[in-house]
Amino acid sequence: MLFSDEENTIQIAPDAYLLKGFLLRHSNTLLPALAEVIKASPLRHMATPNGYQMSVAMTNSGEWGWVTDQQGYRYSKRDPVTNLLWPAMPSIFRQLAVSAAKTAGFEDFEPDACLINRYAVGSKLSLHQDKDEADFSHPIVSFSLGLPAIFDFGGNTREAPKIAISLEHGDVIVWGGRSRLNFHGIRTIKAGQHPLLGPYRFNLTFRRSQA
Ligand code: MD3
Ligand code: FE
Repeated sequence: MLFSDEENTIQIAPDAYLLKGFLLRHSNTLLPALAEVIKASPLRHMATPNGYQMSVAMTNSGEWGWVTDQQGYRYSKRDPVTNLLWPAMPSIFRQLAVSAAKTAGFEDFEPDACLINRYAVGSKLSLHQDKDEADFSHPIVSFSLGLPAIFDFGGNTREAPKIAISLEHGDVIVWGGRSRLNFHGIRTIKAGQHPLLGPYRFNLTFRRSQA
């Protein structure tokens, strides 16, 4: 069978899988749902605990949303900009994230948070670990849309060697188990125009934030 999900699943590290082009058939349903979320809870540049403004603009959908400000990093039920609950996770988001997790061998992933990152040309995300979730046994599923990016995937320490992975529109990565706490980052986005998303890259990360 041409382009089956299994054939396009590439193991990139222990318990980490790249699902090349997994979302390509779904832009027509994903992008309107993304636009609805952003209308309800607008993208914003949050402040880090050290007082810097992030170059990546963010919002969330789902029961919990990741936020950062002078108080630190955490998950919150409310959007601090609107003071409302975050918009519900669109069912097309949830279905595709759960299906991607299953394809990578994670059978019972139930995300309660979807962080939306928007990278303009020149934005980057410095090397970090994702440690704000209650239980690291749950995987993280990430969707890449729009402009391409180079993803740096490191090890268990900041100094460990890194591999560079190209992420393009439609790609999904599922990270779990032995790769769940690895350092990672996104290099500065290069100038370009995506036919559907213009001069932007969007990344959606699906997580289980609460145990
Ligand atoms: C590897 N986002 O939101 S997604 C983030 O493309 C984040 O916007 C990047 O890192 C982005 O925290 C990368 C891929 C990703 C997400 C979580 C991981 C890779 C990961 C957790 C552990 C190891
Ligand atoms: Fe991360």
